[in-house]
Amino acid sequence: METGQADYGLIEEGAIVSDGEHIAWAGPAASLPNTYAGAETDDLGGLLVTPALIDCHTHLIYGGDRSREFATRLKGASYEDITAAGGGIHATVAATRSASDAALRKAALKRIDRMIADGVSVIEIKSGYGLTIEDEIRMLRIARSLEGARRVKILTTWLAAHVVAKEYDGDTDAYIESVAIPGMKKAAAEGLIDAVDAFCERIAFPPSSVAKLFDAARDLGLPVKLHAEQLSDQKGAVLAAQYRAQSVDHLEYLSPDDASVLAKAGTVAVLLPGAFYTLRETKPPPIEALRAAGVEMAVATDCNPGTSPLSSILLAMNMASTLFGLTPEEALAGTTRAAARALGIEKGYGTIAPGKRAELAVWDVGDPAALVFYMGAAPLARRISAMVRS
Ligand code: DI6
Ligand code: FE
Repeated sequence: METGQADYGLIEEGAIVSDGEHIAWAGPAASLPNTYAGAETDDLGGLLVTPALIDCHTHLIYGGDRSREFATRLKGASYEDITAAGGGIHATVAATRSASDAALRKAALKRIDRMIADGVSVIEIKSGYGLTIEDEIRMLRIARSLEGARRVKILTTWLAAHVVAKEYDGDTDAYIESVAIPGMKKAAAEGLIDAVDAFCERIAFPPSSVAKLFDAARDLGLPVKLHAEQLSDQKGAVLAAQYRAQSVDHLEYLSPDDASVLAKAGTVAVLLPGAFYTLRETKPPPIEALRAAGVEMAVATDCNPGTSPLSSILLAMNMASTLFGLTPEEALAGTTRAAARALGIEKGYGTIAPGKRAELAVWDVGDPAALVFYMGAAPLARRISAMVRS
């Protein structure tokens, strides 16, 4: 499926030629060029092949467990109340700071294995549970080290601006200037940052603080993305578009009028239905306005210990359709083509086309829509990955 196509771009009786690392040719088997006639073959038995899936928004490195907080919320406390009272993200920060590297790695690999079982080959991982320069950098180092343990590509995002560390007593600008920006410079110098993110929300950072961080990211040549309009309309997405953000994520409270700004900037809308579901939100993102404006929509798990305890990208796709009204075609594009764009890796990933990496998922389903429709069905037959274990 190439850019702009609304359907799956499905090829019946297809063939894919790869040199083991990149795709050299793809199309109907009947049109296979003669030059490949003698090539070694691998018969996939007529099963459905898609690009390997991409989870473009996760917070999967963390310590501790917040299932008790879920119980508190069910009794009526809001996520914002819990965070403002020093729980929520702060509880995970304390547990993450005190966890060993080995413990964080082990827990993260469990989540990654769950993702691999759903056909995922590329995973974005954010920092954001350290909130000191050293603890944030430690998270990114651990994230990068996971590539050596599994056949997956990891992209790392600097999310020191997740909430204001307790030590800064609510002073957003002081925290941005003392931790988020200098830490970003240090981590960038170590080559640890693929993108810079922030949580733009009443309980986190106002647009003015985010702008300071984004100015500094721009000076370093780093792309930006933003948690925007998850709980309220802060106009974060509009701000991010001014920085030509790769993506704006969540968007439940995005004003439909702001969709065209995203389209103009080429910014991808990342939908995170696992958080919407867990927080029992009732206002879905303005899908129709995003669609009408031509904004590309990605879908991700938001795998995190508070608002989206979800490691199944297939279930995220199911929720994106059931809760937000995405078509199955859009849901699949959301974890392949659009997800690659949300990470700025569309040249190498996200579609089956010459020049792309030979990262594929083979599925035991009769129709691509079955990937989205069935819940917890484990349809993956095989994952084909050229990723090298280092
Ligand atoms: N939005 C989210 O949904 C997560 N972070 C964010 O900025 C929640 C993180 C958490 O509650 O631990
Ligand atoms: Fe998130």
